[in-house]
Amino acid sequence: MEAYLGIGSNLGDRWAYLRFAVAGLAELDADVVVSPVYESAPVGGPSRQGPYLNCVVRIDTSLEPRELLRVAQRLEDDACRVRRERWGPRTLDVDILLYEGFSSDDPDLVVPHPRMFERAFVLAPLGDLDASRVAADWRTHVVADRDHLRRVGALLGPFGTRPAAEGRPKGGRRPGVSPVGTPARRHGG
Ligand code: GSY
Repeated sequence: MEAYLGIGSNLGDRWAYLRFAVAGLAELDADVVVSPVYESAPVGGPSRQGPYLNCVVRIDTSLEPRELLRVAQRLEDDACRVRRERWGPRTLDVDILLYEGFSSDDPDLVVPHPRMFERAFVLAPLGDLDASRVAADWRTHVVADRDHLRRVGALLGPFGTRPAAEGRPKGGRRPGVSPVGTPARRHGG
């Protein structure tokens, strides 16, 4: 099944935490495509916290939604995430945004993600992966983090993943080629 996950970090080595999460997802029996990485100011939460790095990944997975949720939570725990305050700074956030053919209102698993369409840091990378999933005029409706959102690079590394620009060939190539757009910097393994 096809699923989209949002990944974010604003504490510690943010690039390393994003790489860690993508590598963890790639270790599943999953085909993984990674968006460019964006930096933006925190939306909500305490005022004194640093900017976030965010990306979105698309995976083709045999895991059920709840199994995928457990994987996402394990990745956050393994990144030493401490849940001190709602919307507080965090080493790693892994959210299920969309899961093919699945929706849920359970408090512990709300899919589609309830706030994804209000957040530029989700819509921009999601649109990079699949423009048809976001409204063409989303920038006119989303205001919170839109103006300071910057594309800052791409995650390249030995994830077994492919950058978004390559489309979705079966048995795709190893990473190491340019993702969508021209990144300002590259951070790979
Ligand atoms: O919802 C994910 C955690 N988060 C973020 C985020 O990932 N990026 C930005 N820019 N702001 C955020 N506020 C929260 S909470």
